[in-house]
Amino acid sequence: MEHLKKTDPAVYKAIRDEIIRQQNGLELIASENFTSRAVMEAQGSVMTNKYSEGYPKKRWYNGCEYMDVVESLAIERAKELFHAEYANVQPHSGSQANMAAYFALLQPGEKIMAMSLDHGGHLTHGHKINFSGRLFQIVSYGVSKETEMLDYDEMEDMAMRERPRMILAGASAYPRIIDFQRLKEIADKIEASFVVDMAHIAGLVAAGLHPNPCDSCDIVTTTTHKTLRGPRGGLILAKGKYEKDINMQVFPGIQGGPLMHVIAAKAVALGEALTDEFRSYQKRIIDNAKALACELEKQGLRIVSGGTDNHLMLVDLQPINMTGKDAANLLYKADITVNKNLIPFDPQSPFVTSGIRIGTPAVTTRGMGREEMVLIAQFIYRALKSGGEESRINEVKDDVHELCRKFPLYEGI
Ligand code: DSN
Repeated sequence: MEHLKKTDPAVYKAIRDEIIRQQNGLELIASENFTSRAVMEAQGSVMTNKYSEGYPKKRWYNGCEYMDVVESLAIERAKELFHAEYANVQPHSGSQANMAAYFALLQPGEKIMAMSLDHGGHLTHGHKINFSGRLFQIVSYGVSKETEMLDYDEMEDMAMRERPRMILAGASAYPRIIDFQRLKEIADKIEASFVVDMAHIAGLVAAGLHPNPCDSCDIVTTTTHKTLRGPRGGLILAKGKYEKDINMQVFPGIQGGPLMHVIAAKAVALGEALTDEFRSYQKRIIDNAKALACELEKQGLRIVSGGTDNHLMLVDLQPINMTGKDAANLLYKADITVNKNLIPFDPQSPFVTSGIRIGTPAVTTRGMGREEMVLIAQFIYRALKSGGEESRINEVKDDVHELCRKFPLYEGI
């Protein structure tokens, strides 16, 4: 970054500091990951300089021939990866992908049945201050109090009673497999559309380790930067019959010029996701999550729903009389990054919470495996039990740094 260093030392320093923070710390936020150098090179390229409103071969401005190359590559790779008839790689984010999907299928004021944020859903699944809750009627489902898992019979009852125009599945904090086929059957009974936001699990789906919603859904949305390990952005997949509607909703409906440098990086990441190496990486994410959940349980922590089938787990801190907010802050002092998270039926507010969410995509990218999960569980437990004593936290931090040194992230940077 020699140019940046000269022209803007303040920004240069912040980026260097962030590199060091990422190198030294244990990144356990379930929605985060580390892209490849190739993805970063594409994203940091001259593709950022070009306006290319429209779609490949149908642009408003001249000079888009190389934009067409990368966007077409991204589209074809996304379709191949997820066995989808149609892909739109332009949404700037998962939220915009969701907005375009809802607008393609619904009129404002129509009813959506979606997972409540309190039980693991996402802001764009109907929170009252989000566009989704402001523009549409929302009925929310949650998990069963007994199993802390989705109860499909209860969802069917709700669907028959409420008769939403759309059923939306997908979550930001749900550690179990979602039965898309069953939800499709429910949607068919009431002639509702069926949409899945697979942002968290897209990498697992790509690797065939989670049922693929593209088999049963009208529209599937995702981000590209979580388990999928691409650049920060959104993606829409759908049946071919929705092509015209979704294209219109994305541009000119809700966006202007696409971020072509991000689309180039999406193409690279989707290419990587088609490899055997990526499939075995996804398998290791799940193995690591299961191992970490099991070790945390051995340390006396309660795992919501008793375990995990995917890349994340929710830890209930009530048995150790701690809030999610305090736990996340304490862990961060030891350079372990997690986020506070509501657990189902949480007595605390979303700003405090009784839980933390932990995910393994980023540490798995670093090459960590089962052995390291045992150590990480011990670090977490020791930090949580330190009572905030500085010397004890620092001991954990030293151990975290030592472990991270064995799994370098940015060699040569
Ligand atoms: N903020 C993301 C997450 O952490 O799950 C969802 O968009």
